Amino acid sequence: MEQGKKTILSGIQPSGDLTLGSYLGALKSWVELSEEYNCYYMLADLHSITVRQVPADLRRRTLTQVAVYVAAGLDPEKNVLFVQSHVPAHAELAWVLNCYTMFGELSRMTQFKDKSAKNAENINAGLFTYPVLMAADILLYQADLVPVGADQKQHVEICRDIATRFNGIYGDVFRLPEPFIPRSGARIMSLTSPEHKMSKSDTDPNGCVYLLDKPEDIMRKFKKAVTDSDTERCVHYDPAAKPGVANLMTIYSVATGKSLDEIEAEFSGLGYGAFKPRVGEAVVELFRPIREETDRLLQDKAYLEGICRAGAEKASCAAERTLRKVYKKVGFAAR
Ligand code: ATP
Ligand code: LTN
Repeated sequence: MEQGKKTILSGIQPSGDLTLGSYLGALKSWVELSEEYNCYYMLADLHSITVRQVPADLRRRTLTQVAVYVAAGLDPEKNVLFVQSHVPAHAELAWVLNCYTMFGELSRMTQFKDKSAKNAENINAGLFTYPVLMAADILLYQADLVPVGADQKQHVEICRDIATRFNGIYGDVFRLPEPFIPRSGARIMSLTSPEHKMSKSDTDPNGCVYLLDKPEDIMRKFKKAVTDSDTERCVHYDPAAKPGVANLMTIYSVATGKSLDEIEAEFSGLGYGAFKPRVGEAVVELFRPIREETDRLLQDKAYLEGICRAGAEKASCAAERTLRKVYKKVGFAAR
């Protein structure tokens, strides 16, 4: 790790195939920030078992996700890419932080409320303490910045609250992290129900565009995307009145670099029939190199496993340093 550079930590759960939301909300910023910062990018597999997973699928998706990280532009020599469960310090610090986190503050987390409603048959303790594990992830590396989509802002805030409480008792142990939320693309909505976030564990595969989808599937999903009943079929940015169209405009804007005004001008008088396939084409081209490179990397499993092994070693080294300090501060006897 280079001296003088600030530190980033972020993660994505291997709980499903990565989506346009994971890419525009997180992965794209990770790549953009990776030159300027010392970066730790994680596969949050410990988090993913808060919802029941099929073990073989979880294992396969974990390796695929490593390939996607590299294919999207994260150089494994310059960034520490690792699997959360390979670094035991995450679970260890999470236990300690559980004892410095209040039941009431966890009860207020909107993700907990949403996921409890979606998984009413399995509201487990891990789902409840999910933000504590996430705080441990961030604080172990003394991260300055945490690039995430808007839905994770509340979790970075509770992380700061936990760190502040701990530092208040024991002195300056943890650095307080800031969230980094992309200006556009922070909240990509489902193509079929634009009032809901596009989410990789969504049960409606048409609402979700996957990074590794075939071009014809991407095109089909965009052609079917929900718009509205505006008789003029006007491509105009108004998230409250036209959430479907606003979402498609955001996607087109982030994929092409065009501003919302330029997009309105480009499609003026053309209607949704011309607009939707154009958004689809832009996303196909955005994802094409990533999909092709991922397919190539997946041929070499040993290479991908090597990346994870080297990443876990580097990550453990940094994480252990913080964990030892914490153990000492709370009064655990020396080993
Ligand atoms: P799950 O459905 O399993 O909860 P998810 O699709 O919501 O998963 P996460 O793994 O929770 O994805 O999120 C990975 C990162 O991508 C986070 O930083 C999150 O904020 C961001 N992200 C996920 N979905 C979107 C979205 N629709 N728009 C913008 N950012 C998103
Ligand atoms: N909870 C995050 C994934 C995640 C994460 C992290 C993000 C786990 N640990 C640490 C940033 C920093 C999510 O996207 N659902």
